[in-house]
Amino acid sequence: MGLKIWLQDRLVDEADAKVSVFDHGLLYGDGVFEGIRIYGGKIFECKAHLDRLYESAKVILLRVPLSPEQMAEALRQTVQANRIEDGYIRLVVTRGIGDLGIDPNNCRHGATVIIIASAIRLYSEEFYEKGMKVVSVSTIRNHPLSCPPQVKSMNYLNNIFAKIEANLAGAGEAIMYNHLGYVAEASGDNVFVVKDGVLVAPPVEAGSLNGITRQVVMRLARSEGITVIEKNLTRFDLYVADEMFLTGTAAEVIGVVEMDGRVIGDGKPGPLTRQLRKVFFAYARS
Ligand code: PXG
Repeated sequence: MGLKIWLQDRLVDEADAKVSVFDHGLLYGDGVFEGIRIYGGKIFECKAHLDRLYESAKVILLRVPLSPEQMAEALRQTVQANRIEDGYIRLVVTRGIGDLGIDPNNCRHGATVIIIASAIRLYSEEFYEKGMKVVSVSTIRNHPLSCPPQVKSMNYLNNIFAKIEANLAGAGEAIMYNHLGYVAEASGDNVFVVKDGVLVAPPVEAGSLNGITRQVVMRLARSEGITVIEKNLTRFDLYVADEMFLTGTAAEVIGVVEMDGRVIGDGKPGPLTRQLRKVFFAYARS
């Protein structure tokens, strides 16, 4: 038996969960989405994810047909219908069905809403123990005057370009810079470094998605008594960091131990990285 998928205004069988070939999400990548974790049957940081979704939709002038309350209820029903204890939700809102022209005004039927709740493929414990290798890539993060990086849009080709560069280099993630040369983020994760005991993250304005995991990690770090600052970082700052880690819905908190051939710290996930991973793990599952 397949999954139950939320499509538009109700749950349908996976086999019936189909969208039109004229949907502008497919034709133009015109839409927004969220990736949300489910821990112990509960939706992680539901409000923060919905706030981000509705902000992304507002920026692209997309009217979401459900209110945030209705959307939260749809998420809960989809999780329950599939009896997911620990898993992942993909929430997608596209511009809907239009014609073969780019103009969103021709999508007269309104947005398409899709919610998929399913199992999540996790990294192995060994990967977290050993840490990840990353590389700087030549693909820059979206310019602030293009589709803003804070919009979690269905247009991920720029990030996919970066991911391909990382794959070709045999690295786990791509470090992306902005048009000014400052560190923005990884292709699907936010970046943090530790220098002299201080936790440092590039500001969102440097060109990153305002990651929910990032926000939670900063909050948890402060409550652990760790000083957290946001400032622009250069490639130099990453090379000479005492520790580096990435945060994201899928990876949670994962240490980086090598970047562009430079060993970070002592080549193992550092003490603050391990502490924050532990604290995040406990918080998410509490
Ligand atoms: N930056 C970008 C560009 C992202 O796409 C993050 C940062 C981290 O944000 P959150 O809110 O997740 O802490 C993301 C999120 C996947 C996958 O399957 C990727 C994301 C989320 C969920 C799944 O690779 N990226």
